[in-house]
Amino acid sequence: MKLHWSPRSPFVRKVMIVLNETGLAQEVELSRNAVAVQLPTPAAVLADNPLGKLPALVTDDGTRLIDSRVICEYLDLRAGTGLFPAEPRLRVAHLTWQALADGMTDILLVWRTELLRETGPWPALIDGWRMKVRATMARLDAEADAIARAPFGIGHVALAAALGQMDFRWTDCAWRAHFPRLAELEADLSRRPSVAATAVRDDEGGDPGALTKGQLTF
Ligand SMILES: N[C@@H](CCC(=O)N[C@@H](CS)C(=O)NCC(=O)O)C(=O)O
Repeated sequence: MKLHWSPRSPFVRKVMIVLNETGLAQEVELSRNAVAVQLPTPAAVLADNPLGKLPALVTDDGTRLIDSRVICEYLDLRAGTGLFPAEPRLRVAHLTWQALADGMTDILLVWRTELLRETGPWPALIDGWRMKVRATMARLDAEADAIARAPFGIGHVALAAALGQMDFRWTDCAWRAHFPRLAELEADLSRRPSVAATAVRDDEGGDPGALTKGQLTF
């Protein structure tokens, strides 16, 4: 299998966590790509994902899978690891935690991009994103005990990726001081080998948190 990959991508990280959980990591060849919503998409990525996003996975029979949710579910089904549980209530809980975490990751990515706009960011967008990230973090903190009690699954994978993105690009937001239950949950999650082995990192140097300084407070 070939995975269009970047060490900086939180959505790729979800797939990397699942590859580690399923024991399928050895079967994947990583293809390094740099994508950004405001830049032309590399042809190799566009050929496998017309939306121009990472991750995208090409299976050994040439099937092209896009979106971390689809790819993670495919890998889980293939390995029978139960990260997408069959039991309806637990499944819906995990899918909801994934939706919250992925939605927040989406906001963190576009927010950072908006800060690059030459004429300056649109204030109403920033205000809206800040309000939504705060509300999502409060909801996740309120549900942290339930998330901690649930068997490890896709909700935990997505949450680890979202909070990892915050630590990577929003270095001064001090979220742990405001959301202590979530902080405790994250500390547990980060000790899991699949999570510890896949932390996002920048392979191009610089200060990954420079652009977002002072943007996100709780
Ligand atoms: N819903 C998608 C989101 C993927 C996504 O936004 N990936 C980012 C990289 S972390 C990307 O490719 N951004 C470039 C773009 O949006 O054009 C998923 O879960 O895979």
